[in-house]
Amino acid sequence: MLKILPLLKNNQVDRALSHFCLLGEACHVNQYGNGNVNDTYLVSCRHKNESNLYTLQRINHFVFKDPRALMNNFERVTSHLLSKSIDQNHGNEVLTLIPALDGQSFYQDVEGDYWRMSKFIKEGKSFDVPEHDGHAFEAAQAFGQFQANLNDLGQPSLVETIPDFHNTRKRFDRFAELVKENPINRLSKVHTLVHSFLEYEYLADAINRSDFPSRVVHNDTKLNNVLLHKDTGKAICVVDLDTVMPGCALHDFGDLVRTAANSAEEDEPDLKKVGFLTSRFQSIVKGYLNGCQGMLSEREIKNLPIAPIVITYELALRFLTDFLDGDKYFKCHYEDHNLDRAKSQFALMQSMLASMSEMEDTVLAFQEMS
Ligand code: ADP
Ligand code: GN1
Ligand code: MG
Repeated sequence: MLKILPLLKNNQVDRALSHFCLLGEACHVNQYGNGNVNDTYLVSCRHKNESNLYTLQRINHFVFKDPRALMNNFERVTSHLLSKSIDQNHGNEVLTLIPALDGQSFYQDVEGDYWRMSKFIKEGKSFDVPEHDGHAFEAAQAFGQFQANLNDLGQPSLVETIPDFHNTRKRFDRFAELVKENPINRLSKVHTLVHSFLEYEYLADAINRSDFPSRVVHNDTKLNNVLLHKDTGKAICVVDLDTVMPGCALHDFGDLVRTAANSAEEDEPDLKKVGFLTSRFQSIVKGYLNGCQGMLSEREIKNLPIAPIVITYELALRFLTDFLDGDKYFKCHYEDHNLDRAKSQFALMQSMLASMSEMEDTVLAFQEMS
């Protein structure tokens, strides 16, 4: 997970560091985490005999077209969550931004890149796959509570940092376009897979945002975007706030199930290892409904079982689209990484479809209990 970089004078990271109010002098910078979009570094500063840790991030502005608006959202969301955590005294942490020397919440360098700094949460650990049902429960409760706490954020609405982010119909149409365009001639390699993907087009219209309440949601609730305590496994802090914006609660629930009720990692190339885990799903439903504190409508709850299937299909489409487009969006660690991700997500979606009635039974049982 950690890759040590020498702290070179005059490199871009080094220069960015010098524009933030840090306690002590930066002595180590390591690449950090498994994010697919931004560049994240763990910065260690020495002050007297203590070391202070920070998270430095370069915002990916190919993905986020308006980083200033994004940071404005970020500040509003974190200060609202902070006021809630003080009121509720629930022990969950909120990301704390470290201002740049000019007082702004970010620093823009001469290359045009945007950087932000936050306090590194030492006790927190990100899991790509839960180690047990308890992890799934904790993560789900944290994301449910996150939504409940933002339910009264008020006006003005947050800016949509990526418009149509979970518009599965648009994601499908873009995929179909790329299949036609075949810009870098990769289609021949995935012909059969593309046909299988096209057969599930009906899922692109299964969740229409306008049929559900518009809420402030996280929109990127994969398991590794919530920090769990490294020893106790209890949820500590929801991170990756770049896509917090108006949306639909079902997508948050669905994306957590996609990553926390999978028996394998998102990019597992051995498809025999990929499968939906019902017991994890039960823990997620329990944790999420607990965290939401009665906020969800009956219609939202009734649609919980279809949400993971739609979002897993959406991710399979996004990965295969990016593969056909030459891997421009997601970070890839080897040549066919996006292709492996697409196949793996497609296998997971099929496993979920086979467990649909179990998911419905689980949700119904919780509805009857409440
Ligand atoms: P990306 O958008 O690339 O996914 P994230 O904001 O999710 O970037 O950060 C990548 C990873 O870094 C997270 O999954 C988490 O493990 C870790 N991380 C981010 N911010 C912090 C923080 N303040 N303290 C501890 N870990 C953090
Ligand atoms: C990206 O940034 P990260 O790694 O937490 C992506 C999500 C995908 C996920 C798949 C802004 O999340 O939508 O579900 O990769 N974030 C963005 O791993 O596109
Ligand atoms: Mg992330």
